[in-house]
Amino acid sequence: MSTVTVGVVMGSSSDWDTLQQAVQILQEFGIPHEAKVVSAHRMPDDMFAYAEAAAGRGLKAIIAGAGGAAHLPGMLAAKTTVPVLGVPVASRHLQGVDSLHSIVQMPKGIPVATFAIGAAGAANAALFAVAMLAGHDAALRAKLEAYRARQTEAARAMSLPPRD
Ligand code: RP5
Repeated sequence: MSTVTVGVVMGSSSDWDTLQQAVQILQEFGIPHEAKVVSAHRMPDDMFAYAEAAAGRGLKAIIAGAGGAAHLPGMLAAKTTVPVLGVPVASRHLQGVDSLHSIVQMPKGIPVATFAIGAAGAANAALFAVAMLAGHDAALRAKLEAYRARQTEAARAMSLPPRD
């Protein structure tokens, strides 16, 4: 059994639609990972235990997604030096602007790398984790470069509808 390298945690199962975008990327790149609900306000003791154990378990990054008053990424970061990548989940009333502000506005001293609201942010958080890991893994770097090259080719192949 391989050691989990990246943890993906979220405040609720309702965040899964968004955070599964991160998990898909980690799967695609063959990164050993786990995904679980760790709610900051409903499971504070579990949240602290997760953060406190992270480095010892060998986690190299934690992708944390939450919506609304999204304190999960910041509170995890407060309890571990493992890099925390925060994903703002789109909320019902404020469309995730509340989540974004909650995650991005960390006071000086405890950083959380913050990504875009929603699916793009979740996917990019995973790609960022891949890039971090690729710094020590030439095969992974080659995979990431191939992934980028495919996007380049797809963009070059784009065409626009004919105009009069
Ligand atoms: C946050 O509250 C979660 O991250 C989720 O985005 C939001 C709503 O949670 P549920 O009411 O759907 O469980 O803690």
